[in-house]
Amino acid sequence: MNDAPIHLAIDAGIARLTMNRPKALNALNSALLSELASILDDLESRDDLRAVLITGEGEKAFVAGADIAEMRDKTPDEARAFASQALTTIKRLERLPVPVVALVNGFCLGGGCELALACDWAVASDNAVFGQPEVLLGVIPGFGGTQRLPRRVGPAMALDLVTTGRKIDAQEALRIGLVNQVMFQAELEQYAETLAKQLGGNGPQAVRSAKQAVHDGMDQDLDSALALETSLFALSFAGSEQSEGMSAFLEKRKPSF
Ligand code: CO8
Repeated sequence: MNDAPIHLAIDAGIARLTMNRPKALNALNSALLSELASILDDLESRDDLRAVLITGEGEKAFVAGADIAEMRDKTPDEARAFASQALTTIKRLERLPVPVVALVNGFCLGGGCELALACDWAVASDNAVFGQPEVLLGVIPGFGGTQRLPRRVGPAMALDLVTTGRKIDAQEALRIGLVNQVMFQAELEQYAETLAKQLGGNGPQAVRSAKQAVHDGMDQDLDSALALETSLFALSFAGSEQSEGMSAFLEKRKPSF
């Protein structure tokens, strides 16, 4: 692996991003966030993109937070600029039109947990540790944690985590709905391959529309959101995927999307 702060590999429409600052437990600094923004420029322009998988280099950490050394001497204005850079970039990642999945392979703290929260879902290795420990440093989550965490796990659990700063293990993260699955670290690679096959085999436009319906619908009242679903459902009959998918079922063969 080269020494770029993020390693990007794309194969058959599946992009794999590896946060690559293992000596600092993959902490998020400005250089890494700029690199992420450049990678997003590329990913957003790809019509053939099918999914994005994100993990951390090494066996110890996904991302252990924003870079504390870089943050320590910031003024309030500089802190605001840093948080804005991160929020904008993380939101672009969240809003990619394809599923974005976090493969959490160790410490997932502070800005790391906030990065995972912006992913559509997360799976964790059994040694993963989660938390929003910012209050231990005299600050609060600044990369979206006070907003996305309660939306994912409910306000009571989010308030527990952001005010105590306590860390939780992978099993507790599973129980509260922060992650979808827990597996041995060695199994994460197999999971990534299975997921790539699953998502790669589905109708690409249908997958994009499904994500859009969930994301956009969550911001609307139920009636508007159901109307959105109906529009996207109807639209799926306008392309070639629906005809191929349904014909393949009736002809007892695999669809070719
Ligand atoms: N930033 C910078 N360096 C880090 C970070 C980090 N977040 N985490 C670990 N490192 C570095 C350590 O300093 C150490 O470096 P060195 O070898 O040069 O001393 C190296 O990584 C290895 O870490 P440890 O020796 O500490 O490893 P341990 O196994 O003993 O401990 C822990 C692992 C428990 C993960 C520990 O490193 C730790 O507590 N890290 C900090 C976790 C944390 O507090 N994260 C939250 C950061 S704040 C944040 O994310 C706020 C986001 C909002 C910002 C708003 C904008 C301004």
